[in-house]
Amino acid sequence: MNINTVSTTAFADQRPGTSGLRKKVKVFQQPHYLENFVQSIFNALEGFRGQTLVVGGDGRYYNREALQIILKMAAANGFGKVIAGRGALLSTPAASCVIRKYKAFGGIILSASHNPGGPNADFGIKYNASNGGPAAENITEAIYKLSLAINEYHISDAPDIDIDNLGQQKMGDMIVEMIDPVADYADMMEQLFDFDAMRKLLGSGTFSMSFDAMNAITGPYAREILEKRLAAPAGTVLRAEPLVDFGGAHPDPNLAHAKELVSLMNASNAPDFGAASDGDGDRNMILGSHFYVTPSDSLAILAANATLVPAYAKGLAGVARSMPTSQAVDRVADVLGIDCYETPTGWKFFGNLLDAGKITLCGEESFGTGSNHVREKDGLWAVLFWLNILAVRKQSVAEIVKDHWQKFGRDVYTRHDYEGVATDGANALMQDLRARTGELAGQTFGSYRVEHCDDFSYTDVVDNSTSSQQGIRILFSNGARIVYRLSGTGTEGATLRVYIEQPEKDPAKLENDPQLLLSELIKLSASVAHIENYTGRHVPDVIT
Ligand code: VG1
Ligand code: CO
Repeated sequence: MNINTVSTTAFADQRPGTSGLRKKVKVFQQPHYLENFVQSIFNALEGFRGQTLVVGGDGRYYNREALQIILKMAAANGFGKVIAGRGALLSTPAASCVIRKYKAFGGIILSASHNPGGPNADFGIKYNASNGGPAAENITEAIYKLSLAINEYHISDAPDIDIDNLGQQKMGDMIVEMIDPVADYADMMEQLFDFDAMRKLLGSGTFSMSFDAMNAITGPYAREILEKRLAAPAGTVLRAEPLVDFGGAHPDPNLAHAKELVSLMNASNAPDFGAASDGDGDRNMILGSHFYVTPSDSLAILAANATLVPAYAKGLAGVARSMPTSQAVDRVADVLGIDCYETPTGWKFFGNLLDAGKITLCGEESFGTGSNHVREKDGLWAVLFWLNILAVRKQSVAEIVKDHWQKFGRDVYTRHDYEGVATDGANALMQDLRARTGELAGQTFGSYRVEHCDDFSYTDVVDNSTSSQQGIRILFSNGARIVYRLSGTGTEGATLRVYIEQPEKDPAKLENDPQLLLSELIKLSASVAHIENYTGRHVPDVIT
């Protein structure tokens, strides 16, 4: 094997976003594009010689080609071993599990998560550290800076490796081990949850569930765990084959993109429990028969019921939520007498809190929930958590949620997304809001008085690092909030996300439609930010 040092020129657009670098496949296929970014990752790291790197992805188009390139670059850069999922597959939470279990130096995850896949759609890549979690901001910024100045990369001239069979091979001095992408993860789930109780529920004949894998990575995981280890009937897992283009669908588990599952759950003979996961397996949507669980509520309910699950039976050290996530979990933390942290959007901000043992559970409004078992959000884990609760409480999903609202009150919540808007307009809208935070404070709009308005800034309690400009918050005196931020995961134009929330304690109103309960606030969210002026949009594209 020879190591070639290849001259290259830098690309100006390799700054990682909320979760890694995401671009169109065609961008990644340009000569040197992927190589430059991978070399920049390696250049940002120290001390990996002879160490292990984990690589895997969500099965989307270009995963397999990218794995071959990364193997050759890892060998040329001096890694001792690469552990990769067979077929280049590893869900994001499974990659995190494998990095931790085998004490790897770090890992590279090939995924654009919930973004569409295929030759004309999106690809992505991100680096995870030895704790199994997404690299912290100082590392992603270092990678970006190095990518701006890169002029060469190192790559072996070894032939492609067989990535479809298990076992060890050699590439020069480096060992390549192809592992079963599912086994380690499934074993871990069996340790966390009460599989006996869950098996009983699924086999009771009076309970049924459907899991929509959306033609993405969780298919094989869900089949192994739900249909094999938990003995759910064959066919419980829908769209179970991972496809390189996700069957042309948008692998985002929400009411807009998981339409078939949603109509199944609203049919007259609906299953008792429905769930879906995204492209890379870290998101989850939870449904009951004729009932949708808002992700922010789901996090709060998992926290309130955690002691029913073996892994969390001793209670929670603390909880955390991303800033735009509703305050429902804060109320649970209050009652439990534990700390609740508010972090910027993106899983990387939970890492330090989890590593330091300050929190056990955390989540985001964007269908992401997780715990200290790995350092990524984990879609199937959340589904199993719910299944464990259902098995113990023997109530329906709707009963559990309504009971929760009665006890803690409800944080009525909605997110309105304006997708693919012109970047200039979106930036101008945010700048305008930012400039007005001072003057908005104290103003009254109808029945709402602004108590506080700012651009969210976060200081990590563990390492004191600060992240600013994380979203405009308008906090009202009645506890309601409107939050504005721009997406950091898109690959086309800008996406404006508007998060709208209001506490509701009136028992008569608790079960009303959020769009109705929030109607005044929704109007206000559009007018205060002049959304139509800046984006030309009258209505959002996706409402969750
Ligand atoms: C979105 C979500 C955020 C999530 C991120 C990655 O980011 O809002 O909560 O952590 O996606 O999730 P943004 O910047 O587009 O709002 V995934 O499942 O796409 O890795
Ligand atoms: Co994802």
